[in-house]
Amino acid sequence: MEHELLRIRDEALAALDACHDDDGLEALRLRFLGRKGELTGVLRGIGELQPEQRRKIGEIANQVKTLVEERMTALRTQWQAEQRARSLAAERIDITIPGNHRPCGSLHPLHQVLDDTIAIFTAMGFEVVRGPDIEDDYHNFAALNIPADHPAREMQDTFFVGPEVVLRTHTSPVQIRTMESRQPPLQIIVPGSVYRVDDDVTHSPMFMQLEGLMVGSDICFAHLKGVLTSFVHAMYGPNTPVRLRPSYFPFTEPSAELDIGCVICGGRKTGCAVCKGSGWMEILGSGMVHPNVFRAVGYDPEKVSGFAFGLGIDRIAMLRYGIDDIRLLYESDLRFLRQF
Ligand code: FA5
Repeated sequence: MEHELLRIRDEALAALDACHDDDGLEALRLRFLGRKGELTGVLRGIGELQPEQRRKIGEIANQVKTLVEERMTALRTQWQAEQRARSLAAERIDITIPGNHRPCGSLHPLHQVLDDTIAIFTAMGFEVVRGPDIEDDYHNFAALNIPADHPAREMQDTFFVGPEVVLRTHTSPVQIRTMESRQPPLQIIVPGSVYRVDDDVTHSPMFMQLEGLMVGSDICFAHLKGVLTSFVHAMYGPNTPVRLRPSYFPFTEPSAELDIGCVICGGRKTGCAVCKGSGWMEILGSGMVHPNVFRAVGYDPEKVSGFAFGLGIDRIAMLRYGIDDIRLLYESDLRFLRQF
């Protein structure tokens, strides 16, 4: 029996040495250690031995069993480690290989300027309000003190969509819509696209404006000047010269255009194509809201006062980035846009 056990041990170890996969290992386990296996077969005969012999053979049988089991476990562990090493090698990532370049989009320069402009005014307490691009004649003109046949209509060449329907020529109609639906005090800005029959290097048929309106009980021209000067200094730097120049808009009285010292020639005047040698550049129209406008929306001009302004976002962007042709802003030429 002892010989039989040692034979089983040697055969099992030799077979395990030659074994290379899990299926083979399982077959060997069944062959030697299984219920009908060789070792189990020998152990079955143990009961017939003398007690002394039984103990000795039992001990050897246990040693053989433990040895074979340990070798099997060692093989499994070794194979798992090898498998793991193989998959790590196969899945190896070379982090030194340069990555694929994915082009990244950015905000259009007009939107960068628009966002900055909105941030400056909202920091002063203005609320953003929007209105429709397609307007009726009443909100775009009549309620703004521009009756039919008024010569001021020619200041803004209009795209007509229908007899009384236009593409808004400015953001001022949103002043009317807001005052019609709300009571003072009001402190709003209105960003948006506007449309005019206009097309040259500084005029586009579609462009962007930002309207401002502040209405309350004691709003005066000093408030207008203070708000707009703060805006210019925030946008162009605290030393930028500002001047208000008398102007005319049917919906404001008095009216003023606001000029800033030319950011291109720094006010030196000579030979500057952008300010045409004047040293100043106009950036917006403004004024105190006309009493007729207050009457049109049902406000009492004896009790409320206010100022309004409208600035061209395109103009602000051209001045900020030194763009000399407004059409570049609308042609979607990536070579141009990638510069921002
Ligand atoms: C107006 O549109 C008035 N609604 C502004 C206003 C509002 C005045 C409230 C008083 C009170 P104006 O037509 O000047 O005004 O246009 C304002 C700005 O829009 C101009 O200063 C200019 O920067 C810009 N702008 C006008 N036409 C064009 C155009 N075709 N292309 C690009 N920008 C333009």
